[in-house]
Formats: sequence, C-alpha cells, structure tokens
Amino acid sequence: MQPLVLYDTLSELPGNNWSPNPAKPRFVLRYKNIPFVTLWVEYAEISIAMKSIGATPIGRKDRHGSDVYTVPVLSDPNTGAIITDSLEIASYLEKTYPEKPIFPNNAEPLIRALDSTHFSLILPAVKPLFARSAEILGPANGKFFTEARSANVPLPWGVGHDDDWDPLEKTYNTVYEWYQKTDGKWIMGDTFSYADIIVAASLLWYKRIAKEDEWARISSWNEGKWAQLLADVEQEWKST
Ligand SMILES: N[C@@H](CCC(=O)N[C@@H](CS)C(=O)NCC(=O)O)C(=O)O
Repeated sequence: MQPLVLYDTLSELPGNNWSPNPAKPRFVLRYKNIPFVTLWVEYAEISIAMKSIGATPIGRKDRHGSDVYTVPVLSDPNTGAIITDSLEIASYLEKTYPEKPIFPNNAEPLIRALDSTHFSLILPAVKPLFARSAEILGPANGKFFTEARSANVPLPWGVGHDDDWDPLEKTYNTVYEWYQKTDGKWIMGDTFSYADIIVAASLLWYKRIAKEDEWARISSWNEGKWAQLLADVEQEWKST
C-alpha cells in the first residue's frame, strides 16, 4: 500500500500540527493505522497549492472573486482519489478502509449533524483562539488569516479579559451536556467514534496555540473534561 498524502497548513510552532480541520483526518489515519505523509502548505498559499494538485474548491469566492480552496485535502495514490473537506475525507476513509470504524452502528448521518452543530457553536466563540492563531502563523500568513477569517468572525479578537473567554466557556457547557447524556467517556457511550475526534481536534488546536494560562483556563472547565478527552482520544490511536 502506498502512503496517502495529507495536505495541512504550516505554522511557526515547533512540530507544526496546530490547525483543527487537518487534525481530524490525521486522527482518523492514525486510528485506522493507514500509512500517510503530510505535506505542509503556507496558509496564504492554500488556494494556489490545492488548485495545482487538482483539488475541488469549496464553492465560495474570496474578495477578489477567485475560488477558495481549503485544507485538509487528502490524496490517495492507491485509488487516485483527491478529497477536500475533513468530513468528506473521514467518510472516504471509512468506505475505503472500513477496518476500525469511526462511524459505528451506521452513525454517519448523526455525526454529520453533530459536525455542523459543533462548528456553529464554536465559530462565534473562538475569537481569542483566532488571535493566537494569527500570531503563530508569522506576519505574512497571519495577516492573510486575519483578513480571511474576519469576514465571518468580525474583529476585534480580544484575549486579555475574562469576557473574551465567556462565549467559549458557554459553548463547552453545551458540549459537556452532550457528554453527560451517555454512560461512557465517549459521545456514543463506550464506543469511540468520529464525534469524539471532532471535539478533540478543536481542543488540540487550543492546547497547541494558547498561552499556558489560557489552556489552564480551558482545562479547568467542566471538571477537567477537555484535557482528559483530548488525552483519551490521543490514547486511542497511540494504543493501536
Ligand atoms: N469545512 C472545511 C473547513 C476547512 C478550512 O476552513 N480550512 C482552513 C484551514 S484550517 C483553510 O484552508 N482556509 C483557507 C482559506 O480560508 O483561505 C473542513 O472541515 O475541511
């Protein structure tokens, strides 16, 4: 089997690996034990690089009227597939490499609904994390990121006050309620699934880019659920 290629975006962080959407297929590939390599793309060059490999644009135009492309993109030399979008990549991997399911018990439709609900809850609340993301991208990519993201999440992106973090804490109170409705540590009780990967990918993003006291703040919410969940999800692929 030839290794698959995961396209992800660069940062100035040691070890890279910060961006939440590419983190989801990375978790899936590791969990399913599928060999892969990562190719890193500058944030400001995602569209040009993904267009050049024949990826599909996301159907939105930028402010200059050009097609927008995003990462993650997955290229599978074993089948010739080139897939855009973390959820579509998860779905492709599940169909093509069904061992160790991430959508157990036909849960894909429900997990698709959870993916969009989770995204709509998180997006208006992540201003402080957007501010930190722009910092770790370096000046040119950070400027591009701020311009692109502020179209949906208006500036200013404050980090310094308790108020800046309150919306995110409220979001996690809701996500915590979901977890409280099951008996096990996962959304599907004792059964690990892509739903937990969705939640963990954002947590990984926060942990990688936030200052120590900011991650400590997030870790203190909901009885320490979030640092624990991230560690549990990481353990799932480490133990395979
Ligand atoms: N729904 C997409 C979102 C992907 C996305 O927004 N990716 C960001 C990086 S995490 C991106 O490529 N942005 C490029 C841009 O906005 O120009 C997915 O889940 O893959």
